Amino acid sequence: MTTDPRLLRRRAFLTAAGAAVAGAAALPVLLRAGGPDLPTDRPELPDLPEIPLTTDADGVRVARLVAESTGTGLAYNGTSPGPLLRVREGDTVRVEFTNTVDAPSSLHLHGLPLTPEVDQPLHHVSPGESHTQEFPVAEGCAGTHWYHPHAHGDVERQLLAGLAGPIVVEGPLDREVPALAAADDRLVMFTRAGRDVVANGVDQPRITARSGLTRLRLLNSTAGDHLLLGCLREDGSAVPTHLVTTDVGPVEHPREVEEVLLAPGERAEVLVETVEAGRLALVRLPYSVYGPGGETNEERTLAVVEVPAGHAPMPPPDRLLPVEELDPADAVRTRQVVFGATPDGSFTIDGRIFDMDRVDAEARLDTLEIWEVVNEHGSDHPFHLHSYPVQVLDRDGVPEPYRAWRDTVNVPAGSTVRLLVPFRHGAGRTVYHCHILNHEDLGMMGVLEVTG
Ligand SMILES: [Cu+2]
Repeated sequence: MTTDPRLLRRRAFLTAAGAAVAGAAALPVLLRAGGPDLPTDRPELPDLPEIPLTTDADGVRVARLVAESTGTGLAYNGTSPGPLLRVREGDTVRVEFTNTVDAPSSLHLHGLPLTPEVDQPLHHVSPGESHTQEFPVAEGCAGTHWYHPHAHGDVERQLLAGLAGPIVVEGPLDREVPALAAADDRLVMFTRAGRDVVANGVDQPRITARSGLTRLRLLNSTAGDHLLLGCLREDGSAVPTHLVTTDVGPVEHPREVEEVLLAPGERAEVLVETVEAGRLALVRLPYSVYGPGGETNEERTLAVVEVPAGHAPMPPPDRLLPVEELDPADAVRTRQVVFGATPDGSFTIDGRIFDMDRVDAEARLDTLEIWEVVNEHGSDHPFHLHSYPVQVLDRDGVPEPYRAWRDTVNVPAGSTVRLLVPFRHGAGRTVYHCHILNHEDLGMMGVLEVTG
C-alpha cells in the first residue's frame, strides 16, 4: 500500500491514460515523495500589453508590429514578450509588420490557419522593409496562438533574443459556454530566459485566482523545450484540471487531465478548479525527450497559484463545441514523412536537408491525406504544418481518444504518429518542419506545394 499522493496521482494518470499526453514517452519517469516547490513573495503574473487595433474605412482591423533592437535584445513594439494581438473569429485583420532589426526577419502568425499566399513562410523581410498580411480570421480557430519570426537559419537566435508574442482569438466558445465566460481568463506564455523557463517574462510569478474556475491559456513559445505541466497542491496531489482547447480550437467535451505535454510551439487551455483556499504550483514535471528512461529535466515550479478563501464552486462545462469528424476512408493517399539526423549534426526529413527551391510534397486542394510521421531519431521532434490544421488519427497504432485540431504534434523518439490532413481554403507553397527551432534552422523542414 502506498500513501504517497504523488504515486497515487501517477497511478490515476496511468489508468486514466491522459490523452492530452502524447505517447508512451510522456509516461512518468520519476516518482518523488513530497510536495512541489512553492516560493513566496513572488510578483503577480503581468498581463501583457495589447496591440491597439484601428479600423479602416472598409472595416478591416489593423495591427502594427515592429521588430526592433532594444540594445540588449530584440523586441516587438518595444516589449518582450511582444504585445498581445487580440482578434475575433470573423474579423478581417491586416497585420503590418516592419523589420528594423539588422538581419532579415519575418512574422509568422502561428495557429491562425492562413492560406500559403498570406502566410508566405519562405518570404524574408529585409532590414528597413515592411510586409503586410491581410486575412479573415477563420471560424473555429478561437483559442491561444502566437507570432514569431520565420527567417530560415536564424529563427532560434531571433526568438531567444526576444521575438515572440501571443495571439488570442475570441469566438463562440467564449460567449456560448457560461462556465468559460465566467472563468478567470489568464494567458501564460512560456519563454526561456537564460537557463529558466519564465511566464509572461517573469520567473515563477504568482497567479492570484479571481474565481472558482481559472482558465489557463498555456502557450509554449520556448525555442525548443518540451513542457510537461501539472498543477499540484502543497501535498503533491493533483488539482482537478480540465483540457478545453488544443492548438486550434476546442475539444468537444472537457477532458480531466493530470498532466499536459506541450511540445515547443504547442498550446492548450485548461480549466483549473480554484475553489479550495491554498497555494498550488504550476509545475514543469520531469520529462525525457529521449524516450522512456532517458535523461529528464528537473522538476521546477513555473508559477504559484494562490487561491483566496471564499470562492464559490464553479463546475466545468459538460460540453464545448462539436469538432468535425474526418473519415480516414476519404483520404486520397498516405504519405510518409521521416524525421532523422545526419552524423555531422544536421537534421533531416526523408533523409534530406531543407532546400527552399525543392518541392518535397505535392498535394491537391480540397483533398484529405493521411500523413504518417515517423521519428527514426533518438529524441522527440514536434511536427508543425503551416496553413492546414490537422487531426491526430493514431499514435503508434493507438487511436486518438478524442477529436481536436492541431498545428503542432509531438512525435516521440522512435514513434510514429498518423495525422489526418485536409487541404482547404487556399493553395500555394508552404512548409512543414520540426518546431525545435535549432532543428528547423539546421535543415528539418520540407516544402509542400498544394495546387488547386
Ligand atoms: Cu526536431
